[in-house]
Amino acid sequence: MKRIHTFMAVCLLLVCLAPAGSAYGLPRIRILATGGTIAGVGASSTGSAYKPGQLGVDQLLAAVPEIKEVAEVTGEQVFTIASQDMTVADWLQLARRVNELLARDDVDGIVLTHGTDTMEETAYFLNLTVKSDKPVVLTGAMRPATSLSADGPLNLFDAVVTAGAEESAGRGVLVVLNGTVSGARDVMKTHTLDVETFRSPNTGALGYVSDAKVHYRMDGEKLHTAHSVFDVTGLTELPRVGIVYGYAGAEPALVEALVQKGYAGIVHAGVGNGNIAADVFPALIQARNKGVQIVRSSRIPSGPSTLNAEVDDEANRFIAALDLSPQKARILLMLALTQTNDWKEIQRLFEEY
Ligand code: DAS
Repeated sequence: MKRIHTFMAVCLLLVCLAPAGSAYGLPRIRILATGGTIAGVGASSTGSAYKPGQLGVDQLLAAVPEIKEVAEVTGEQVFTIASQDMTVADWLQLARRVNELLARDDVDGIVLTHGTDTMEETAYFLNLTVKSDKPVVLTGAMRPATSLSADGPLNLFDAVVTAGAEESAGRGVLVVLNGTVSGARDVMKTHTLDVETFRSPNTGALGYVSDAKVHYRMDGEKLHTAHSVFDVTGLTELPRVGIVYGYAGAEPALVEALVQKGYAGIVHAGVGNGNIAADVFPALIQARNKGVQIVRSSRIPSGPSTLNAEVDDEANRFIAALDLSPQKARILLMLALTQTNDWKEIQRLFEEY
C-alpha cells in the first residue's frame, strides 16, 4: 500500500512540474479560423481560380493529423470571410475573443487562420490590443487547400509549433508562413502570388521553423501586447482614419472627401520620404486646422518617413509615420485617437509602437 501512495505522489509531482500544457505536457492551443485561402476550394488542383473560406476549422485540422504530436488543439470558427472583407468591428471582436481565451489557464497560445491580403493589418491591430504575453500566431496560405502543393497544411503545423513554443512568449503577435516567423509590426505581404510573400523589409524576419521547432534569431524593439497602453475593451468602433495615395499630379479631391465625411485622421501615403504634391498640401493643412490628424507615410515599402525632412512637420503639426507602412500607420492612428488628440503625444506613440 505504501508503494502505491509513493507512486501516486511521484505522478502528481510530475504532472505539477510538467511545463504548461495538457496532462501529457503538450501545449494547449486554440485555433481561431476566419476564412481566407487556407480554407479555399478551387475547381482544379492546378488552376488559380478558387473560392476562399470554404472549409471549416475541423476540416483544416483533419488535413494535418501531425498537429496532435506537438499540441493539444481545439478549434473555433470565428468568421468565414476573405480577409479583404475584414472590418474594424471584426478586429474588435477578435481582440475581445483572444483576450478572453488567453486569460484562461487552460489556453497556452492561439493560432488564427486568416486571409493573407490583410493579415499584416489584423496582426498589427492585435499586436497593440492583446493583453497577454502568451503567443498569438497568424497563418494562412497563398494556395487553396485543393491546390497541388497547397502551402496551408504545413503553414498551420508550423504556426501551432510556434504558438506552443515557450520561447515565443513575450515576442508580440507573430505571422508564420513558408517556414518564416515574422513580427506583426514589420511584416508585409510583398507579392500577389508567391508563397514567400511575407517579408519585413526594414528589419528582416524574427526566425524560422524547421523540424517542428522554432528558431529565433532576433527580437522586435517596439512596445506591444501586455506592454501596450491601448485597451479596446468595451469599444464597438474606432475613430475613422483613411489613406490617400500620393503620385505625380495628385489633386486634393480625395483629402477633401475624407474631411467632408468626418474622418478623424488621414494617412498620406506619399512619394519618397513621405512627400506631398503641391496641389494636395493646402487641403491637408486645411484638414489639420479643422482638427483632423495628418500622418505622413510613404508608398515606398522600406525606409522611414522621417520627421521634418522636406516637410516641416513641427510647423504643420503633421505626424511622421517613421517606418510604419500606410496601412499600419492608419491602425496606430485609430488607436492613438482613442487616447489623445494632441499631435506631439501621437508622434511619441509613433516613436514607441
Ligand atoms: N483574398 C485572400 C484573403 O482572404 C485570400 C488569401 O490569400 O488568403 O486574404
